[in-house]
Amino acid sequence: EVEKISWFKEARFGMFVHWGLYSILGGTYNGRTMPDTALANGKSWYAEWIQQRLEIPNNEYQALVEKFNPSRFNADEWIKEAKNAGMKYFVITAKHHDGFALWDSNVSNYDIAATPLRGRDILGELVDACKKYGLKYGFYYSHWQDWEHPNGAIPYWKPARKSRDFEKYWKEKSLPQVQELIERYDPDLLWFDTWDEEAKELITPARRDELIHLVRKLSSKCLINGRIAMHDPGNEIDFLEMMDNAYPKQLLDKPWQTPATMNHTWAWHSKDFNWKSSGQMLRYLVSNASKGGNYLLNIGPKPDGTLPPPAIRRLREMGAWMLTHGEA
Ligand code: JFZ
Repeated sequence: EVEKISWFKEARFGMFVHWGLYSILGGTYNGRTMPDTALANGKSWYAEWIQQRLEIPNNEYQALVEKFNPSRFNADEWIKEAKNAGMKYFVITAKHHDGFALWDSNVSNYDIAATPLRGRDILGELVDACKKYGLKYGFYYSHWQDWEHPNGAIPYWKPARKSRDFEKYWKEKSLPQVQELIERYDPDLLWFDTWDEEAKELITPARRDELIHLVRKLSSKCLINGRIAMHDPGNEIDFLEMMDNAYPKQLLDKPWQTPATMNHTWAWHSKDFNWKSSGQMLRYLVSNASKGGNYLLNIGPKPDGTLPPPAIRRLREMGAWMLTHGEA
């Protein structure tokens, strides 16, 4: 019997995608542009954080649903680029911290069905393309932070919402949406995300296990990453998730991966020109591979649905190297 983790241990290279309402803004709102540094003053300045960092009121940010209209989105083209780069799996933000679902969710109206794309099943199209090209696929799901649901967690520099009932969010949105993702798309992995002090309080071992057991009940193949509870992942997770752009120097005792950016930001930022060279990124890939780890390299597609040209160029350069050195 093949272990469910075996494909992951051999995969080495995957594509990560951050795409959602924040992509429409590309790092700028009302003439204000976010810094193009990943972390400044200990805070995330990533483009997908624009709602919080520029303090955009919920009603203004949520109005972006009317503008999410990626007319040039073509799932086949994205996944073909990943395949040609030598990537073996694909992970996309099904829901990031802003709370917006990139699929038609039954438990929330803050989703793709509220956009001009209603009727299109973006995640389904991507899943079909992954199957066509033989890539494994999974979803980033923000199980802890949710800036739309009145009871979801919000960033650490803000006081907790008054009389927040996290359990309500957990039962009403977080768990049901994870269930939907598994039942509709049968993912090979789920990418959960926690990191700070507040996560310790909210993602208790009991909630962590509740979520893990839900995934296990619904799927016999779906892998779970260590950031489901970075402070205390327990023994049931399938692989470790390094910090963003962090490359371990030693061997680790579980399968692992590094989530990495090509420039500073994850989501599209029109003024972030800090592109790493393909050579640099190949060195990270090889370094991780030599220690049994994977390299999950991120792209932030543009609001029209296309991949940024500097990202495409790097994927193709890396793919050219992979053609001759990628496989034994
Ligand atoms: C998280 C997200 O907030 C971010 O938007 C992106 O999705 C990334 C892959 O994951 O970013 C982090 C994770 C960990 C820390 C900071 C930002 N940390 O430990 O300080």
